[in-house]
Amino acid sequence: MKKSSLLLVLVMLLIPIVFAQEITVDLRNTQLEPSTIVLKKGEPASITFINHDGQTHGFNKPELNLVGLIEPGESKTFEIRTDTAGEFTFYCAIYCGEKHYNMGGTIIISNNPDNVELDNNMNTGSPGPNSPQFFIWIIGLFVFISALTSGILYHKIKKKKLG
Ligand SMILES: [Cu+2]
Repeated sequence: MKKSSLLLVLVMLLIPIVFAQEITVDLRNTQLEPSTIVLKKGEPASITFINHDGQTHGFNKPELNLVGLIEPGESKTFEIRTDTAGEFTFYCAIYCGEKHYNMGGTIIISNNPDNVELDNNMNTGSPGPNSPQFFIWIIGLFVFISALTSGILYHKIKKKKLG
């Protein structure tokens, strides 16, 4: 395989990583901040829960691949399944005090996350044209194209000098 095509394959592999939706949710005072998360359907997504409380919290939502405990002071990342569109509510699975029964959140998986209307606490995880990830991706693409062009030019000049 040529070096340039190898590079292209590498860039293609990196695109889903750059576009991955990464959300951080704080667990504080038996509440989720944000409590509503919007994800784009079919795109890789991960949610990192940071437990600021003195009690263990946990979730048991297998259809989202959100199963596990978060110990006090711990932060844990879950790779969320986004292959099914819909609105999924989930609740703390470990009794953690008076407010335990209200401790829950909603994950909205949508084909069109930008058009999802949210009340409070919203957090869209999808990198749209205004997100920093989008600019990183554009810069990456620019660097890649300029590296490729200068490589080609270099080889052409080298050939001319030799011939
Ligand atoms: Cu809890």
